[in-house]
Amino acid sequence: MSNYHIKHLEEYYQVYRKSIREPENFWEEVAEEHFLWRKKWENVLSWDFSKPEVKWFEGAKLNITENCIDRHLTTRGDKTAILFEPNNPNEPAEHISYKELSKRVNKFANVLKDKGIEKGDRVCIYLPMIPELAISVLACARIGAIHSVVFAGFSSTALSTRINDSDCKMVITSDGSYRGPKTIDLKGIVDDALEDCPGVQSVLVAKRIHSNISMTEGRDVWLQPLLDQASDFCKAEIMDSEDPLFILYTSGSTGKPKGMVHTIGGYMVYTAYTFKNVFQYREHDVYWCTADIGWITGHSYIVYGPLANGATSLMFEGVPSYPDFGRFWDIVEKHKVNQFYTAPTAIRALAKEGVDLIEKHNLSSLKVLGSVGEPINEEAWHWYNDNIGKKNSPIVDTWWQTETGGIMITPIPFVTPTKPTYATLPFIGIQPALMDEQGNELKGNQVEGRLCIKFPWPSMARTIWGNHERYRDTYFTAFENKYFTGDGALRDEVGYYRITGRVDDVIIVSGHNLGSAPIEDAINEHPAVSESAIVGFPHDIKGNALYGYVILKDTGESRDQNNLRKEINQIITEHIGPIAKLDKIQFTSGLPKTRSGKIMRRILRKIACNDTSNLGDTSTLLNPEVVQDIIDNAL
Ligand code: 6R9
Repeated sequence: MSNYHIKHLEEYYQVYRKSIREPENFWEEVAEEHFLWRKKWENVLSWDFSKPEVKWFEGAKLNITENCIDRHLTTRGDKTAILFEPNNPNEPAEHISYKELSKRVNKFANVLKDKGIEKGDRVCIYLPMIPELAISVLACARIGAIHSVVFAGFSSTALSTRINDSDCKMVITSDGSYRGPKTIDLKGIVDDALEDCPGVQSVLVAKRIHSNISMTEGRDVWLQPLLDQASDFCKAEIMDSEDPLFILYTSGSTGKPKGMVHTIGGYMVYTAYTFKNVFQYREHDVYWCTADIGWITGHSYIVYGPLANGATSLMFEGVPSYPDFGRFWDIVEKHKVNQFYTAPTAIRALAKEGVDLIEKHNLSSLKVLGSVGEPINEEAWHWYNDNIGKKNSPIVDTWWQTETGGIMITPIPFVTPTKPTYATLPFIGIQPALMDEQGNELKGNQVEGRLCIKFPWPSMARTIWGNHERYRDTYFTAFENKYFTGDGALRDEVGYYRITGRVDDVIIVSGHNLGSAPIEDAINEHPAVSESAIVGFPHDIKGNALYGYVILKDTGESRDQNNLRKEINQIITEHIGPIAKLDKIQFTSGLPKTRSGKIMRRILRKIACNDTSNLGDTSTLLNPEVVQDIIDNAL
């Protein structure tokens, strides 16, 4: 992309106003100026939120890997595209240049083709944070296959659900992964998952930990020998702007995970444009986002956004605590990181360790700090600002979602004055609205309501894989003609936004979205459990932790409660993954329910937060007596 950045607040307002007044002209200019299209669009935008249907750059043809790789080869061929920092600090970092990335992606794309993967096929990627993860994502995009990356911390059941939901033909994995001092048997998890996935025809296995794993004849193959033989040129498949690029699953408040579908043209334009402006990336900068590529933050701001700008994107395999809690700062110093993008949960965990480990390191390369995933509390904001940014590096508190594809509300560093806990102003082209519960838009400042978006933006998800109705019901029916985010927010006296948190039953634990329903479903699988309800409660490091209320079946026998707690967490680990384990489990005789049978989570939430002074109206409950009992036995 050209070197143009927004430079001051007045200019932001100017550009913002233009983007709102003439959105089509605005995005057309961005798309024309900065990208490589094989054929221009016939129409910039068509949309109808009632269907809902949104199309950007309709009729245009392109391949996103030509934008992320090929077009940089003449000007930046030797520049590092991906800087890989391994789990073990003594293993050398790998600098993968754009030229080398091109070869590796092309080879990988040829391997996929040889294995029978065609345009439109779904490929599940279940890999740790090693270069093959980014490379396999790009290889899919090269040939027009739709990638579905599943975070490699998910369990085999969670993996098989996702593989089956989108009928993946292939799984790409590794023999295992490193996680701090531990290794994880990823291939074993894949083997378990595939017992329930008849549609998977082949498994490509990357070697990482050199463990002894079993390979299923006719299905599993080692990746490296295939890559060695493959040609390093694979013609880029020419795709439609509105063809799907990937599916990424996110938790809903009910039911199975939602496979959000993102399409190519709009996603590319928006992630690239936001990356450039939100991080103020300059040509020789080293940019580091600590997310996993298994989440949307990694898709948009480790892979696609940075590479579309010809940036150097650092990819870290390990964890912040290994070999000690100074690892992040060690990496910043070692690679002279200029932009550092992480999550509040990581900031809180590191803040707890004190400043000694920071002071050992030279962090003077840092220019911009980012935060994403959940609201950042004031204390963490100041700690980050004082100790990491030394009050010199603006913090961009970026609010967005898997569904939005790219950053939506954020300061622009050196342009927007920051304010702790505020995501501040909408990004260019984004039209937020705060709504009251009756569906009226709250105009003016100093208002608080539900956060919606009134007008399409290029990187919005287009549907839920296989369930367009659910897409409409979840996002477009709560408020007429608006996209509903599921978050609450307030707008202060100058128009800055502060996100107050989820207003639905999604709970964000250490930055991971967890739906209450799937966790309850898992708990209810335990033979001794008759019913359960989970809510979030504040936790110093994780932001929220999970509190479960569990009703046991009356079997007449007495059972050891601590054993039961362990077994319940074990079931959750098997069904979802360790991230969804409960911190507290209270056994109870009943749950507060409305007359229509709905659990009143509002009350359970207050009890979990130890805030029982004002429980609100409990008169509509079917069983009000149960509330006191739960309070008396609260943990
Ligand atoms: C990018 C990402 C989305 C939910 C979102 C909101 C919360 C994300 C935030 C934030 C306050 C921020 N969230 N960023 N809340 N301030 N800067 O995290 O996507 O995993 O889909 O989560 O995360 O509640 O609705 P995803």
